[in-house]
Amino acid sequence: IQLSPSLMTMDLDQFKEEITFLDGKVNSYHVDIMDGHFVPNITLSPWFIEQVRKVSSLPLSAHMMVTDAPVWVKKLIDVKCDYICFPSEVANGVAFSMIDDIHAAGLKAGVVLNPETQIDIIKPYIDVIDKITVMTIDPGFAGQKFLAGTLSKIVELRRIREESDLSYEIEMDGSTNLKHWKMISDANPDVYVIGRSGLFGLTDNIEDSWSQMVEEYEQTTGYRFDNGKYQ
Ligand code: S6P
Ligand code: MG
Repeated sequence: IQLSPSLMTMDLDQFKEEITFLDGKVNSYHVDIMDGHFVPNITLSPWFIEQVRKVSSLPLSAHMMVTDAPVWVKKLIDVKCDYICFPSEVANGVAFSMIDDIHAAGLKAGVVLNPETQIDIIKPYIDVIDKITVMTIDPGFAGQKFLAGTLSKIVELRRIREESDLSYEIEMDGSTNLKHWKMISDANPDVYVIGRSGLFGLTDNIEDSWSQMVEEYEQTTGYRFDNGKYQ
């Protein structure tokens, strides 16, 4: 499995320690960008991506929760964010041009499905997208209710990928923790976004939180965890 810690849920007073520790263990970082309109919250920004760059060379993935996606796509291209993921719900009429702009900059284009959004909405461009994120909670805040009904979209995206010989990555985002590891791993996404409930909030230091997360993962799924990979 690939893990992508959600940096809006990290402890900012331990910014450098946490990133340095996680760098050797995870596959990418997830950066939530909200505009206060698409969701009633404001979080990280392209500026934050530049700060993470100073301490890590892992791929960074921006999860945009914004109404004016093309504006933010441009800003994220400027900071060379590796994965630029736009909300499918506001992409009608601009999806193809955003994907083209992202690809022209040599970066990867992702699209996000909110819990109520069906896969059909992204079908017109599913063959040119690099990553699809399935939200397993409502977007906007950490610590929200897990919506198990969204997991069937992960299974369906895997089926479509195989059937149509496509290569997009499948990611899930929201409440990846003790209570849901098993369900999520049964749905089998490629990338697990992990936040406060499953990692950063477990103890007051990242080493102990990591050990606890690994233990919880192994106990609930029955798989062995070796730095993010099945053994
Ligand atoms: C929510 C955001 C997510 C969260 C993360 C929180 O709007 O897109 O990326 O940061 O999923 O996880 P948790 O387990 O703390 O609720
Ligand atoms: Mg997110």
